[in-house]
Amino acid sequence: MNQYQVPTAEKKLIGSHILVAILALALGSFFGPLQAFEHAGWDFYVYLKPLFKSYYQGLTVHGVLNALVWTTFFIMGFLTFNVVFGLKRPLKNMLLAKVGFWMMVVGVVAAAIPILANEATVLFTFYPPLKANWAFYVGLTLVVVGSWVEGWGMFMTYTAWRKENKDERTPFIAFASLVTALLWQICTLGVAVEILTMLLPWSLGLIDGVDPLLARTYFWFTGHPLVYFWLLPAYISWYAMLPKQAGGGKMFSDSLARLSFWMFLVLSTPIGFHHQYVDPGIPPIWKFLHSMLTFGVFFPSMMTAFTVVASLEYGARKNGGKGALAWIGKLNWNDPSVASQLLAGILFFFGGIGGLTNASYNVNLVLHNTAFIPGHFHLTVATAVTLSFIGISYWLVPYLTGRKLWQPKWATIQAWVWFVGMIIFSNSMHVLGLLGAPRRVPLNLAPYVPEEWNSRLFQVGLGGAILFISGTIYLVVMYMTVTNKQRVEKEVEVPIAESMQDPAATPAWLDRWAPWVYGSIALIVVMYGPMLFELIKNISLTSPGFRVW
Ligand code: HAS
Ligand code: CU
Repeated sequence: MNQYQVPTAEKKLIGSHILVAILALALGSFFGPLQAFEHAGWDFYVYLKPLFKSYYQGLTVHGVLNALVWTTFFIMGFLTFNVVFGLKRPLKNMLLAKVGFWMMVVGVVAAAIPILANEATVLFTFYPPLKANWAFYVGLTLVVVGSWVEGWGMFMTYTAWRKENKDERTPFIAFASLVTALLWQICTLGVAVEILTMLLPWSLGLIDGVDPLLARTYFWFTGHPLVYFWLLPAYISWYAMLPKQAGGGKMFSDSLARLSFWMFLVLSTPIGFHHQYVDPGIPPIWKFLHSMLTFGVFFPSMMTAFTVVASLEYGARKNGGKGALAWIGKLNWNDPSVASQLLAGILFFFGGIGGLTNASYNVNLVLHNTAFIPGHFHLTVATAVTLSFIGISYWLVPYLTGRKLWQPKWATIQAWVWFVGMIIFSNSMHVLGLLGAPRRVPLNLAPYVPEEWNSRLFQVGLGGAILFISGTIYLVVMYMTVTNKQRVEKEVEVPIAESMQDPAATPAWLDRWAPWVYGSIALIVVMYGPMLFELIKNISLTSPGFRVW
């Protein structure tokens, strides 16, 4: 095998990201089942009372560690890997990458302290007027700025490569990772402005009040594209790695894959109002425009579904797969990395349908703030993304450490257990939402729970228990792998699926940055500019902080 060798320093850096990510997942996931058990009437929080004061404190730990820390660290590690391996060159500036990484680590610690001290029980959306301790906001800022710094390092590496390779198409995994890193740089401006101009000075007592509507608008400027920042690394793996792993598949269309990443860059940010359909103070026309663009961002995912399934099918048919669907059996289901990602993809079809349902203004009025929404995002971020990252780690961790994956059979079982647990959990959450059960409420204590919810609430607990088992198996497999005495015999092959179409045949406009970057900035200015201008002009820093926990 003659593949590019990622230098040891880069391997260490990437591995450190994955380590922090998995530690965050371990602690954060512990609280997931606790919320689910609470819904089913088994309140374990009482036993944790000395440590955790409330359901909401646990929910904050769960949301922040799983949705923000696990994802961001895994993603920055994986994107760095893709840039280095894809461009076949070390990072241009290792010091910058290390500075970024350590800023993120310090940020997580700074945010964790007030959360654990019950001084920042504000959930992962930290909506004001809920007011956290200032260290929480400083911590989040450091995580974001650290990830920017790492992104700059990736762009510098790309620029150095481009100088030496003027007319070549950027290798796909590097290209797609750079687009993802750029999307992140643009969209995080929202929370950066929110925290630095309002929440931080307010928590430090420099200003008395805050403007909740403006803060929510800034938040969702970042909050929606955040979900694509989570998703796109999984897409990189589905497009460019999974077809190869699943059995000799090839990437169906290099051009289509690149086009979908550009569409995500352009369309991800200017649609945040679909989280604010019920917010007063934003005129319906803006909600309408953002909903239309939300239907627009549905397309690159549909393109992805088509391209990835076609790529998988190509390999499966070459291996003797037949029939309309029977070829699926020919995919390499015994490989835990493949099984995890295929199962993640299957559930994402349903997550996607739920997304479209949420995006429809009139239906959203029924679903908003109900259990339907956590049902939706456990199919998306907690399965499409998380189970795919788990799948990636099944080859990436052996690659980075040189240690054999411990008991691949158990890793495969882990993926199936997650799949089953999530179907039970998320289906019951969706149905509960339709029946009117609110999200973010300890339903066990609610006095209004009707009889008809009970069987579903039980299923939430059951799903949570199964997911807990799956999470535990994952942690055991990872721990046993990194401490495994058995080393890999030869270097682990990085799975890269060739493209059916010669990448050189991809039109040059799909590898040119300027039009797409200017286009996305222009669309953001048109879609957010007037409303932000209005809100800032009429800013009303009148709301005091609340501590309701
Ligand atoms: Fe969403 C709320 C709309 C996708 C996450 N979303 C949320 C929240 C989160 C979240 C965390 O319009 C809650 C935030 C909060 O706390 O309040 N969402 C959408 C739409 C999409 C969508 C239109 N969401 C995601 C993804 C997420 C995510 C991805 C995380 C990663 N979402 C909404 C709306 C709300 C919302 C409203 C606000 C609700 C409210 O009222 O609060 C779309 O982008 C989805 C497109 C997806 C598809 C599916 C394509 C299928 C593929 C599978 C390929 C198959 C394979 C397997 C690989 C079109 C690509 C093949 C296997 C074989 C065996 C062959
Ligand atoms: Cu959204």
